[in-house]
Amino acid sequence: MKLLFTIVQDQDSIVLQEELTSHGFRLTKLASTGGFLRSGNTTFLIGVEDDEVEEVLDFIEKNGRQREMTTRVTPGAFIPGEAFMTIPMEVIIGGATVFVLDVEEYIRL
Ligand code: 2BA
Repeated sequence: MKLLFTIVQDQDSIVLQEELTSHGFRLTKLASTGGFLRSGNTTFLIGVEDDEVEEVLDFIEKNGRQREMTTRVTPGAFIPGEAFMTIPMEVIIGGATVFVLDVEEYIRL
């Protein structure tokens, strides 16, 4: 069995959740925050049999869209008189980030 630790953008989470649950997959949805942008995203914990991993990855890929976002970062180097200035930076947020973990034991009581 595998645990798909899946981080998606909030905008994609409702459709993905609906798709997975309607196909019989069990999941847990967590409200999370990206370390870089410090804005909200959604993390799904999806426990699946080994032979279901590809099917779930297909649903994730189909529902996650890459988006470009402008954020503001503080320059690393100190610029006299401009210490508190920030500069714009474009980032492409991926459709999804997925960690596939082996599950040692799955217990439902
Ligand atoms: P955030 O950390 O808020 O990152 C959002 C996007 O900002 C990233 O998209 C990437 O394009 C950019 N980014 C992140 N760290 C960066 C850095 N140090 N320098 C330049 N650009 C940077 P994604 O890579 O698609 O990641 C989307 C979200 O997935 C992340 O939100 C984070 O919550 C999660 N994530 C991605 N990689 C991860 C990892 N290795 N471990 C844990 N969580 C991860």
